[in-house]
Amino acid sequence: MHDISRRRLLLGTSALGLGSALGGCDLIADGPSRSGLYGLSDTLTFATQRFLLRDQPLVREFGPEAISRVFPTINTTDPDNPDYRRSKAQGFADWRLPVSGLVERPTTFSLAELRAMPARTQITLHACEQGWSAIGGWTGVPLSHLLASIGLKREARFIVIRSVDGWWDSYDLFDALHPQTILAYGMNGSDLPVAHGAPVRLRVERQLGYKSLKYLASIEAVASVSRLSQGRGSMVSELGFSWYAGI
Ligand SMILES: Nc1nc2c(c(=O)[nH]1)N[C@H]1C(S)=C(S)[C@@H](COP(=O)(O)O)O[C@H]1N2
Ligand SMILES: [Mo]
Repeated sequence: MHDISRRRLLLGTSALGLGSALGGCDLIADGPSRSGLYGLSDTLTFATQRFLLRDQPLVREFGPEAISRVFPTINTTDPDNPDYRRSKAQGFADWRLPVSGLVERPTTFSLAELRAMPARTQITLHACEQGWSAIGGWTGVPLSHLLASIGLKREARFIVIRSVDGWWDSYDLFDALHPQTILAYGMNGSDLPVAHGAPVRLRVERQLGYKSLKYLASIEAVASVSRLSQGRGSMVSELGFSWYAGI
C-alpha cells in the first residue's frame, strides 16, 4: 500500500514536471492517474498530448453537409430524477446552473442568461469509447467566457462538473479554457434534445465522448480533486476508465 501510493506520487510528480517543462504553460496541472502500468500509460499519454497540443489548436470542424443523419445516444437518455422531470415539463424555464468554488463571484445562471452570452457553433466528430463516432453541430457559450465573467481565482486548477444523473467529471484548465470547450444548449440548429443532454451539456472536443457530460447540474472550480470521492477525478475513472481521454 505504502509502495503504491509512493509510486503514484512519483508518477504524478513526473507528469507535472514533464508537462510543465515541455509545455511551458501554467494551465497544466497534475492529472489524477491510475496506479500500475495503466497509470504509467495514462501519465505518458497526458504529458505527450499536453506537449503536442501546447498551442491549444482547435480540433477539426466540418461543414453542415457532414452532419450525421443519425447521431446515436447512449447511457442516460432521459434522467429519472423528479426535479429534472418537473423542469423538463416546464421547458426548463426554472433550470439553474450554480457555478461555485474558487471563483470571485459565485453565480447561478438561468438558461436565458447562458443564451444571452457570446455563442460559439462548432461541427465536430464525437468519438465514443464504445467504438462509434458521429458528427454533430453544437452551439453554446464557451466555458472560458463563463468563468471569466465571474472571475476564476488564481488557486483554481480543475473544473468539476456534476450532472443530474449522478455522473461527474473534472477537467484541468487546459481543457476547461480551450476555445472549443462549450456549454451547449443547441444541437444541429435546434434546442439540445433531451436524449442528448438537455437543457445544457458540455462539449470537450479533444477527449473521448464520455468526458462530454450531459444534463449539467453544477460547476465548481477547485485547487485539487484528490479529496473528491476516491480521488480519481471522475465517476468513470472509478469504474476503470482513464481520467484523461485525449484523442
Ligand atoms: N450525464 C451524462 N453524461 C454523459 C453520459 C451519460 O450517460 N450521462 N454518457 C457519456 C457517453 S459515454 C457518451 S459517448 C456521450 C453520449 O452523448 P449522446 O447520448 O449525445 O450521443 O455522453 C457522455 N456524457
Ligand atoms: Mo461514450
